[in-house]
Amino acid sequence: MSKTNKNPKKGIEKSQLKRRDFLQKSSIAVLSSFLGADIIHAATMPEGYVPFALQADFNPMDGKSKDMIVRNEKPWNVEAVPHLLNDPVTPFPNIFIRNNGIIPEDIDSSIWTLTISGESVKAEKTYTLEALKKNFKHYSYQLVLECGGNGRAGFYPPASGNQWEEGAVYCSEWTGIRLKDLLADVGINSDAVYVGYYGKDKHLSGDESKVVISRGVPISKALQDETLLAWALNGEDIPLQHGYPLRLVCGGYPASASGKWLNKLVIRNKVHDGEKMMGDSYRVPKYPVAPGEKVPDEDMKIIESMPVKSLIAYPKSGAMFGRNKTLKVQGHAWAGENEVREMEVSIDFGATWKKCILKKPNNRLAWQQWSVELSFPETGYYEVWAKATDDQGISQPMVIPGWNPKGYLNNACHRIAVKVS
Ligand SMILES: Nc1nc2c(c(=O)[nH]1)N[C@H]1C(S)=C(S)[C@@H](COP(=O)(O)O)O[C@H]1N2
Ligand SMILES: [Mo]
Repeated sequence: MSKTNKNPKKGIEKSQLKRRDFLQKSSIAVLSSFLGADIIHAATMPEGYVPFALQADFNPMDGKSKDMIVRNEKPWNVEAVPHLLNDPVTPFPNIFIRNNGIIPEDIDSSIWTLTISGESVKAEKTYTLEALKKNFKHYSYQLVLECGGNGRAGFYPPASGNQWEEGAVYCSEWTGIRLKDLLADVGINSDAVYVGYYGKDKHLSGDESKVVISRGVPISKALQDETLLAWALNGEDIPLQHGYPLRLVCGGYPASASGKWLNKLVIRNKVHDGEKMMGDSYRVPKYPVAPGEKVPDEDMKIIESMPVKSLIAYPKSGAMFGRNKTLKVQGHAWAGENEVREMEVSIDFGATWKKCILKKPNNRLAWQQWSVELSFPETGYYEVWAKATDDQGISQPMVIPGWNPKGYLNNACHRIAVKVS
């Protein structure tokens, strides 16, 4: 079975998205309606130009919400806006997409295999996807995946990379087997320190010998109950953009640790040194540095647990609202490997804070729902600021936290504007 994605709303068949059609009758408006989103730079596109997203047989915007923001066309990177993230379990149309390379095509899940090798396995072993499903116990968890660079747009001097604002995060339900159950079956040596992944995506250069990304997690994280080898997202086959047919899922870590289109794991006796494990990639200075400062390589460390953070998912920023009413504000809070203990909001720029109702997570590493009823003393312009505090007593900063070369870990308070009349 090869994976096809049909746009449920418009019923657009894949064949209709073929390049030839567009070359014959394309206008930017037609392209936009097929894509379901505005095409950036549309005004400057030469006539007959076919955006990257439409060149392949597969349209990565298929089924995605129209409000998603395209951050990059090659590789294909798309971000959600806060109000799309209102659900406790993020539905597929509202999940951001982050690719470092080219999404693989023509995947046949019936012949998909996963190979486990590396210095710290007793012997290399290969499993079919079918065998993984058949021979191990299944588990489902809601897991937060946040790009390490979510919020990068806030840093100054700017850091290169996708200029994510708030929406490169989601919490969906993943189903699969525990990585620890598989590793027990494979047999790993006591010197194992790291698990690295490889996926089937292709390098942007087209060079088949180049690896797009090969990151991973320390063995202690790999052995946690919630670390999954998953084949389902929200109860259905993982959509192609998100790693079909098999994905490593490590909630609470930068989402780059969760390898999509997974076909190989390496159990290492040292920290994995795959593509994007070194240099400035997913690493931050070990100590605070001045904005723009050059940081020696040996002073950089790999990002592990993501920091405490929260999001206002309702209302949208810019909401207008009557003075004598109460406004229910709600969203989510998460804290990497930790739990969120307290949630507060401020309508006076942090001078005073009001406690919110905060739910327990559905399971460890899921985000937590919060809500609060607000009333406003006068008419006028307000900002609602949201601040989470984790179970270690660490809160979100009000302003952009420590600058780092690639603009990771911006967990500053999320703010929305509210006009009270
Ligand atoms: N094989 C593979 N896995 C990958 C990536 C990739 O480019 N290739 N990108 C990583 C990064 S940087 C992020 S933020 C997440 C994005 O997951 P999503 O597309 O499901 O939102 O996937 C991670 N896993
Ligand atoms: Mo990422």
